[in-house]
Amino acid sequence: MTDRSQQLFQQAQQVIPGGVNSPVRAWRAMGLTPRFIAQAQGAQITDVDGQRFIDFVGSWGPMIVGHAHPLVVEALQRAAKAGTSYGAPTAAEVELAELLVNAVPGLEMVRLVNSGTEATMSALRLARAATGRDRIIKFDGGYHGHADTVLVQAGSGILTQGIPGSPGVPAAMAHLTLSLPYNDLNAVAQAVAQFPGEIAAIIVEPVAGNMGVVPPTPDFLPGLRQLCDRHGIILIFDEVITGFRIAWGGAQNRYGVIPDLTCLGKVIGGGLPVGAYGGRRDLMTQMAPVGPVYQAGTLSGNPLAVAAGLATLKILSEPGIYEHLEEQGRFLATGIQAAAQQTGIPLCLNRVGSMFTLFFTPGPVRTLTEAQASDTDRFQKFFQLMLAHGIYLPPSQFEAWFISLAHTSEDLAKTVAASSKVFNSLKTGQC
Ligand code: KE4
Repeated sequence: MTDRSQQLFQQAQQVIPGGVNSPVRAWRAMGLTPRFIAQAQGAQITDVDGQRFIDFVGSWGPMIVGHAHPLVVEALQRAAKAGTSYGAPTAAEVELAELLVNAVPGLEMVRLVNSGTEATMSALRLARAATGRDRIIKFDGGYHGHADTVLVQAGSGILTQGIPGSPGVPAAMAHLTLSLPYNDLNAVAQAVAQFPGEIAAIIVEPVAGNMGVVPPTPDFLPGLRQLCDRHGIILIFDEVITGFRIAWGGAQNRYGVIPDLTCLGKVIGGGLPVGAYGGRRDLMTQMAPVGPVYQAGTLSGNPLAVAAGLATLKILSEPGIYEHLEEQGRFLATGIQAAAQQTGIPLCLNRVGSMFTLFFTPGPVRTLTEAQASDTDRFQKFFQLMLAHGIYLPPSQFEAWFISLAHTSEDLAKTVAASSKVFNSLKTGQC
């Protein structure tokens, strides 16, 4: 039943583009009306028609401790009673900055902003200022928010200049961005050789999450580090998804490769609008008001967002948390893979910790091209049927499922059982 969602969606589309405040929420690729959500608690999300689902979107990553965690809600209530924004420094911002610097190996200093987009945009501006160079390298399938400089697609040949990834992105801006195949160190080496002394930064999701989950091959991150050291290029890890998701301190802690700058978001805000960028002290001290590189924000370090972030990170700092998330991820992934094997459905499942993606392709999936070989029609049917079984998945083949501390073993077992029924339906074409 979707009466109220359908009514709200009709209403919303009159006043909000596509009826949503972020495009992926429109479920355009899923052929269904997006569910309007009334509330969420733990691992459960409830729509405006009263239907409850086990949630694997988790607000696209932030809700790692579960929705409406009592400690997060209590911290927010306490902060709100003291006022919602001052536009002035607070002790809590220092506490959060110190926590991040102590946890993330590459952070000597950090600045809070309001989104992942602001974090990557600021880090790239700093890298260009620090090097005096204009070109940057990103990777096909990598998403770093919607700033012009990263809304860029690969040119015709992998070494040709980028082309705008959206109308409104100036070609001149796009031309400064090269987009290369993920996990392809040779392509990076060729690009660096083609533009000697011109490349300011390489920005990479150390575990890709925006083409679906694609882990780095063992040589990829160390290879990027070596190339950047050799050519004076700033290595930026976009850890907006992976930061405090796949390890305390993020991918750089898990893989042992330290970037020059790190971008964070999602988990560190506990569901409130927070981003952060930081890194080497000699770089960060170039930011205003200490240095000449400008970046600012009315609500940066907002007391409520900082309170939710601190409460969330304190829960995650407890011993055994990431081992538990790893175990939950392993249980769910092996269960779904076994269910697919029993029905003979070709499936490639990529997982790192508590984030993973099912690709409807035999695989392997190591690049965007290989991810795009997935059967997206089959994914749409899978999404629809899983929703009918009470499982709320990311509405795109090219996103990540997120498990939270609130998912119980019963939730995960129910999800495996649902996937088995759905795979059978897909196999027999009952849908
Ligand atoms: P925001 O500006 O949406 O806070 O963060 C941008 C961003 C930066 N870097 C990475 C690796 C990201 O994944 C994101 C945003 N992620 C998407 C989903 N994969 C957010 C969902 C949406 O756009 O609605």
